[in-house]
Amino acid sequence: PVEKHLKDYKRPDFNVETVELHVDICETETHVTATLGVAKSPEAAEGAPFLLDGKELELLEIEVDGRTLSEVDYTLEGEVLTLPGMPEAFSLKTKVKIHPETNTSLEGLYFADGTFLTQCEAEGFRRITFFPDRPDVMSSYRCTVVADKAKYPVLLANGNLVEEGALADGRHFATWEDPHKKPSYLFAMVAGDLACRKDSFTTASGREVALRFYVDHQDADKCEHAIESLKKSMAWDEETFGLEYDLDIYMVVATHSFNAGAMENKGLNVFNSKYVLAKPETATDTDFQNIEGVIGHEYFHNWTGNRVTLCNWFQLSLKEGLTVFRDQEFSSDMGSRAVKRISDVRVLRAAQFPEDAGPMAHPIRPESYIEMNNFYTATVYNKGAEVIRMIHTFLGPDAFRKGMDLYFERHDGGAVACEEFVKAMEDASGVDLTRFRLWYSQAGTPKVTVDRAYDAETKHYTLTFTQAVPDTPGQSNKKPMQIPVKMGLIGADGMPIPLTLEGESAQGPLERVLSFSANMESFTFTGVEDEPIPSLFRGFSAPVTKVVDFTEEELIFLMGNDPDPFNRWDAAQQLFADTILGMVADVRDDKKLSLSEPLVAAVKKTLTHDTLDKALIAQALTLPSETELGDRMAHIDVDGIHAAREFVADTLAEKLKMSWRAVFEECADDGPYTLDSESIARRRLKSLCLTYLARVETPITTFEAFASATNMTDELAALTVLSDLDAEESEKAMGLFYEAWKADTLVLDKWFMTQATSKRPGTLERVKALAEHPDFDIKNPNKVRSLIGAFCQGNPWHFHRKDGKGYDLLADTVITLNAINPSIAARMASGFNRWKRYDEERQGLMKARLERIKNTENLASGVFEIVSKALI
Ligand code: B3K
Ligand code: ZN
Repeated sequence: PVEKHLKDYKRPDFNVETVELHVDICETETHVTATLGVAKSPEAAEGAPFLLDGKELELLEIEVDGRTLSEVDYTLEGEVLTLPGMPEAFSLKTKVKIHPETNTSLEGLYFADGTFLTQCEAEGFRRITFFPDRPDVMSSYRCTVVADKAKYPVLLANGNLVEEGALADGRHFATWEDPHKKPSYLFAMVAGDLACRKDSFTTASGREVALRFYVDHQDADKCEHAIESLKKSMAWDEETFGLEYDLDIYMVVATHSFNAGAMENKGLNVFNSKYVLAKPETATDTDFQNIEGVIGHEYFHNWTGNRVTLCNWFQLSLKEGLTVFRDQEFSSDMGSRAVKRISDVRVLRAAQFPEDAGPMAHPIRPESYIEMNNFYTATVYNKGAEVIRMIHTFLGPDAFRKGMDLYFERHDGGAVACEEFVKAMEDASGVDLTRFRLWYSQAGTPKVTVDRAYDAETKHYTLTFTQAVPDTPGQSNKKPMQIPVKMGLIGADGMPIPLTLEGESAQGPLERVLSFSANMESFTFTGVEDEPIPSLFRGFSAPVTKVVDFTEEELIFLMGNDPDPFNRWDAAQQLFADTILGMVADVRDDKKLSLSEPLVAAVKKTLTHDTLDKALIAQALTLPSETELGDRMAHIDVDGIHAAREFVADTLAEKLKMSWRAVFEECADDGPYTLDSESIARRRLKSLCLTYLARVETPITTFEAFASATNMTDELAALTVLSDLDAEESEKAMGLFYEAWKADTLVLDKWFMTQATSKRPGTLERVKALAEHPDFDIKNPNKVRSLIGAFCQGNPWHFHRKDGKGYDLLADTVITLNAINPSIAARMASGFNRWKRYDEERQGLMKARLERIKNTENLASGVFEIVSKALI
């Protein structure tokens, strides 16, 4: 496999102005005829050939300007078709045969669950026809789809429907035309038998946009929330960024067989059904929120990604980081900002920090890749969004908006790089972002250590920041980054202290953003009457790990007094992490463990607080996961972490039994299910209480909570708690749940996942048995993720079993999937990425599995990239 490098990037020699596609779908093969209007670029070198990509295509015909080419006129080697000696402008016609009906990669054109559909990002279009399949080639598309009318009554492609009609032999056709130029990765088409839910949206300028949701007939009653979310997204983008939709129709197609979450194809989004379908009986509060977020995300791409696209794939974060930032802001405005921030930071810490510390660490703008699909990562997406957020923090909302306006003014209709975005932000605001640009090129999570010094005589308080950016593969000796530190100082009375920096004459504000951009830098505040407690990195103002020598007492103080809700949560998390990790050595030495009284009292105070948002209480009192705790240790002690965390949870359950019960009762509500923030918060806190109560009450009470649930949020919460219990109620609930929901594939995913993440003994054996269950399907990515993915990523204690059988399950799955769906296989293979962080015995076991995968015949390039980088 070859590695592609950013430094080798060149603009294309040939542009394809127009694409006319004719896709003739039959049961056992599909014929694609493509007519491309091509023009040589004025900058093209003399004699440069026209290069087209093609993968698994059988070339049947090829013509230039109506003349059939003979085999001496072109070469077809590997996945590249080379046409030398082409004129300045010409028309190229190719006809190929493809096999969507046997395409299990779910890329290009594929057939799944009775429907033909496409996924072209990043490099799937080359599986449909020969094309310069790169994002900087933008064309106008006209696409005709032909298929059997009875089996596939719905025929869709991007843009507007311009013609349709019946053909001989019960077949029919539809021709779609997209007036907007686009890169090939945004092409989409669909042929299937689907229900259509219709709605409409009137834009700010008064245009009516038809909204169409295509789903399986049996799911037609589960689109309401997605449709409402789309309308909210459209209104929000108009209000927040002045951006209106640009076509007269917006279509969403839901499929159960999808590699990713969703895809922003111009005017024709294709969605993983889990991000469309919901009703209270089948979807949890989190599902509803995720749907709103993903619907928003794909919609926002219409401007950030589609109208302004990428010049090459190294710039992926230009559209993804920015669009994640936009969807996060949207969700924050629709619900609770603090709760949203906490869950986003949880994702970052659980997925991106480990990635940044592992063998696949890369900057948000990677410098090289073997398989582009491997770079749809938490780094590009979530850290990318943090980088945009830091620009927003430095510039402030008004200048940021001006920067967005300037970005669109300059680049609408273009294919650009991350640099163009930063430049627009700089030019619109006058803020120099020279040093800030390092966030695009340096990988690794900076570690910021903070020292505190108070001088009671001069009333000066000094914070000294030191940063270290760790070495990552291919990068060492990094430069210091520019880091925004949003902060405040809190007095012993819990009141904020004015922040007047040395040299300032006027009294400063109560909160400010420090710009820290050296290896070491001190900030001295004057007029500080008594030693304060600092509240640092409020709202998680930078994607760094902070090291502050807070005592338990100080963390408890922050947990109860910090005016920043995010930092209250973070103090609680730090307190739990310190406590649990502090016990790990004692577990190893078989010492008796004990939990500090002040900590228990602080938990009680937070739990029974009568004005705090219940969702924040629930977040604060959720212990950090075993994975997150492991990530805080240089050498991960799987068993020690598990035992210490269980001890803390059991002790809190026991000592605060009455409070958990009282709050649980208080949160109970028999009214109808509603999706407002307050009701969601109440259900969250109730579920949290249940997790603690199950540790001290009989399984029958948890079972009762399960049996009496009237919505999926409560039902799944109880089932999850039951799944950890080694009790007959656990089996009984699993059986009942299956019987109730066996016809609903998305709910079954929850059933698989709950069992895969169970702490009960014998979980691995049950997971293996479930992989043979008739409702499990290795070809369906949602099933693979729910069962195998959840077990390997979300159940560290069982996955890292000392006999290596958890590792065998993962290696076997990767090898099986390699031949079915390489992109999911590669995703799964990254489950071994942190192998060097474990004890020697486990390292040896994991290394052997990685080698076994690497030696597999016909290893896909994506899987090769993951395992070979892990083995370095
Ligand atoms: N752009 C798509 C992701 C495509 C994944 C390709 N392997 C979804 C999104 O980020 O909106
Ligand atoms: Zn995206």
